[in-house]
Amino acid sequence: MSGKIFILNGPNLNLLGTREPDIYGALTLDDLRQACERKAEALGFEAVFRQTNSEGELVGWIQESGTDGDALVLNAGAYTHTSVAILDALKATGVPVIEVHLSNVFAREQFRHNSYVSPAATGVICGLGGAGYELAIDAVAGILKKGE
Ligand code: CA2
Repeated sequence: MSGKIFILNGPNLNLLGTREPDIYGALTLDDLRQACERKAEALGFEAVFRQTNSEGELVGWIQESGTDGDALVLNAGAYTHTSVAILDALKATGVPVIEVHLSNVFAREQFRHNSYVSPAATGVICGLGGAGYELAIDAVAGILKKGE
């Protein structure tokens, strides 16, 4: 099976590797992109890896993952906890969605325990750092291959 996996990142994730390594690890966003591209390629998929600080742009890309992609791995950053617009966009995609967070959001502040992404997600991975993205790619690859 070949196909396109969108891997979308929300606000402030461009800062990875520059600050707060105790929470988010030492990987830069570019390191993460390379790891995701390698993982997807090894499984026979193409990775489309993007980051934005804009909610509207993220909504547009989520829509694009439904029209031009086969699956979505999403770390919506802080919009996870605030954005009904992202939930509505996810519900309209029709592709498998894995929600990913680098940190264990449930071991952090109460406001991070609620997610507007989770109700529309096939699965959720958090607290495993960059490895969580690779596990999410594994998961969607498995789902897509099973549905062939
Ligand atoms: O753990 C995650 O992946 C989060 O989605 C990251 C978001 C946070 O708001 C979520 O609650 C959990 C924040 C991303 C900020 O990333 C930074 C990276 C380095 C330095 C500063 C911020």
